[in-house]
Amino acid sequence: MANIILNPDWQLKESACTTQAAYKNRRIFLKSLGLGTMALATGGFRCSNNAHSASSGELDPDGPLDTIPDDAPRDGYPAARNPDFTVPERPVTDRLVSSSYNNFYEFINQGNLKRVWPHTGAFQAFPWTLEVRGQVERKQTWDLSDLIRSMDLEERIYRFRCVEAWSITVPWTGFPLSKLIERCKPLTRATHVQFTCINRPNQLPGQATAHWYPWPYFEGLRMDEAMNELAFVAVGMYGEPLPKQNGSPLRLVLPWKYGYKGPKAIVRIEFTRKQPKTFWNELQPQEYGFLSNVNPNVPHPRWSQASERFLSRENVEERIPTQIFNGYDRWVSDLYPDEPRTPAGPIIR
Ligand SMILES: Nc1nc2c(c(=O)[nH]1)N[C@H]1C(S)=C(S)[C@@H](COP(=O)(O)O)O[C@H]1N2
Ligand SMILES: [Mo]
Repeated sequence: MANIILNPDWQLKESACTTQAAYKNRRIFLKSLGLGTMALATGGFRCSNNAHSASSGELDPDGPLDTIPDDAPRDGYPAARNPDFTVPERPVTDRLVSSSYNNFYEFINQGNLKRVWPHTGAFQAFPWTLEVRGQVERKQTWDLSDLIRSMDLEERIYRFRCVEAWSITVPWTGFPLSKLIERCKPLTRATHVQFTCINRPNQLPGQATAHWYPWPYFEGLRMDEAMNELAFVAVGMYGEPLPKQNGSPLRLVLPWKYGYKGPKAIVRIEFTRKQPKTFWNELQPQEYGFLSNVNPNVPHPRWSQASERFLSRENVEERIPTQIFNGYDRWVSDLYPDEPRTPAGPIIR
C-alpha cells in the first residue's frame, strides 16, 4: 500500500482526531484529492484514540483484504512452508473466500453473520500487548510485534472445520503454541491454559450491541492438548499478516477441533489448576463441550457431523466426508482414548 506524505500544515494532529465529524471531513477532503480510502488506511493520520463510533461505518474497508493492518510486522514473510503439514487431498481455499466467510461475533451479531470484514474498520490490532498470568514463574506482558519478530515463522497448510459443517483449507503463518508456552514458563502444577480475547466495545460493533454474550470471548485447553505439535499460533495467512476478520493480530489454530476452539484476537494467556470455562459451553452447554474434537461419529444435537461443505472458491462448494479428528488422527489419537470410533448419538464432550 502506498505511503502518502502529507503536508504537515494540513495533517490533523492526533488530538484533533476526536470526533467522527473531523474524520468525515478528512475523508471528504481526501476524496476530493482522489486519495480516497486507500489514503485513510495508511498509518499517518489514522485516529488511534478510538474516539469515533465503531458503528459509524465511516471507516468501512473497501474489500476483505483491505483489513490487513498496515502496522503488522512483515519481517519473515512469506515464511518457509513446513512440509509436514500439507493437505494433499484438497485444494487450498481461495483466500478471498477464507477472508469473506467468517465467524467473529465481536464484529457482527445480526444480519449476514458471515460477512464480517465490512465491520472491522474501527478495530486497531497494533500495537498489541499479550499478558501471561496464573500459574507461571512470573507474570509477563509482551509487546506483540516484538514477540512476533523474535519467533521463527513457518507456514502450515491445515484443514479447518467449523462445527456448523463448513470447511476450508488454509496456509497459516505463525509458530507452534508449545514455543509460546515455553516462554510463559508455566509451573508444573498448571493443568490447563485459558485464552481471553479482546474486550473493546468501542471498536467492535457486535460486542457493543450483543449484551447477551458473556464478553470477552474465552477458550481453554488441557496442557497436553496445548503442547501438541499441531497446536499453532497464527499471525498470518496466505503469506501475509492476518486480516482483522481472521483474528488479527493473533489467533489459535487447532485443526483437529471445531473452529470455535480457536480464539481470535487474544489478549491474555492464563495457566490454571482446573478446567477453564469456555464461551460457547457457557452459552449452550447442551450443544458445545470442552473437548469439541472433530468427529463424524458424534452428531451435533441439531445436525449431522458426518460430512461438510468444503468451500474452495466463491460459489464453489462440495459435500465431502468428515474425518475423525479432521484427518489428524495420528497426531492426537493418544490424547483421547474415549473418542467414539463408531457412530454414536449426540454426546457433548
Ligand atoms: N474472539 C473470537 N474468536 C473466534 C470466534 C469469535 O466469534 N470470536 N469464532 C470462532 C468460530 S465459531 C470459528 S468457525 C472461527 C472462524 O475463524 P475464521 O473466520 O478465521 O475462519 O473462529 C473462532 N474464533
Ligand atoms: Mo465455528
